[in-house]
Amino acid sequence: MAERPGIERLLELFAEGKVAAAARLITILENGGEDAERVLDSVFHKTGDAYRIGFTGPPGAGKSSLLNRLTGRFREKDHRIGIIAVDPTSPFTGGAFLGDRIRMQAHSEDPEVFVRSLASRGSLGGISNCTDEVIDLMDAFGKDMVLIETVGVGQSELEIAEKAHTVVVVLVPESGDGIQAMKAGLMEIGDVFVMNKADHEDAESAAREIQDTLRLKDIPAGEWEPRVILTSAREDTGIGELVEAIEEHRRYLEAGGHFAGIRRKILRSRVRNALMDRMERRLRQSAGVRDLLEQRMESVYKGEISPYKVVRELEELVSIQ
Ligand SMILES: Nc1nc2c(ncn2[C@@H]2O[C@H](COP(=O)(O)OP(=O)(O)OP(=O)(O)O)[C@@H](O)[C@H]2O)c(=O)[nH]1
Ligand SMILES: [Mg+2]
Repeated sequence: MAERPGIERLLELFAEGKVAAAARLITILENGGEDAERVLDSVFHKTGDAYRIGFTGPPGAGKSSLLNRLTGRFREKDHRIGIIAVDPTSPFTGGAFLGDRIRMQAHSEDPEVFVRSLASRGSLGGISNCTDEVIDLMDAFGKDMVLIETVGVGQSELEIAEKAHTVVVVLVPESGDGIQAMKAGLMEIGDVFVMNKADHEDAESAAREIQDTLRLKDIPAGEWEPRVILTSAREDTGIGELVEAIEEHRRYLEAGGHFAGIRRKILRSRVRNALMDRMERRLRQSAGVRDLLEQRMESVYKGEISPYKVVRELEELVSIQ
């Protein structure tokens, strides 16, 4: 068997625009650890240009179908597209991954469309641990638009708002999605709301409901007012309006000089998360911490010392200055 190229070689091939190398590097990012950090260290200076659009909403709302349609429209405008689908194999839809692949097949021959599915962190879908890193890689690979699909059923997918310039919330008329969306906090994070499956008869009234709910929010003058768009991914209607709404939001961010602020916010939260992860890992791996805990927990169980006393002792032990 031929020897697999090392990271340095993969990075060279990546710089030459080789898709296979990009795919291999993403696998390295998924696996984490030192190799992943090496990859990031070396591509990071090429990031910061991609426009990130997050798509979230309940399972089966038609997010992948819409992404497929949108990709076609964005390609007509010569955008180079990266697509990240956080593996939607959820208890609700079960193994939709294959479905995503089939729906994306329309663009599978297009070298300017790079699709990648990632395993999600929780069993309910949502965001993957390495989503940020994979967005970076696609950005560094020259994709000027990165579309990220997550399933909106829990808290973690609200994180998409911290990763994207524009958040599109996809809902469907059936099964009281509007109410679900409000409960899940999706109403707070959407810049554009899509009522998909507009080929169903209740779509218009469901869209009006969303619009009414948004009106209740006191949006200060001059701030972005979320748009509500009716689409049918199946019948290819409303897609132009959706593109227009996304572009309008982008222009709003540009005109207000919001881009630099968003990038700073994204990077701050990444440094914070990476630091917390690292600290937690170090604490877990530290034999000193483990020993002290084991030794002192007996005293906590007996009520001799409080949990905080143990924490203060641990703090002294690991004091980082
Ligand atoms: N009638 C109708 N069906 C649609 C429309 N858009 C998508 N569908 C169907 O709805 C089903 C789910 O579509 P997907 O695009 O996989 O939905 P999704 O939100 O990506 O689903 P998950 O990733 O599993 O959460 C598929 O059977 C689609 O064919 C639409 O506009 N109208
Ligand atoms: Mg999907």
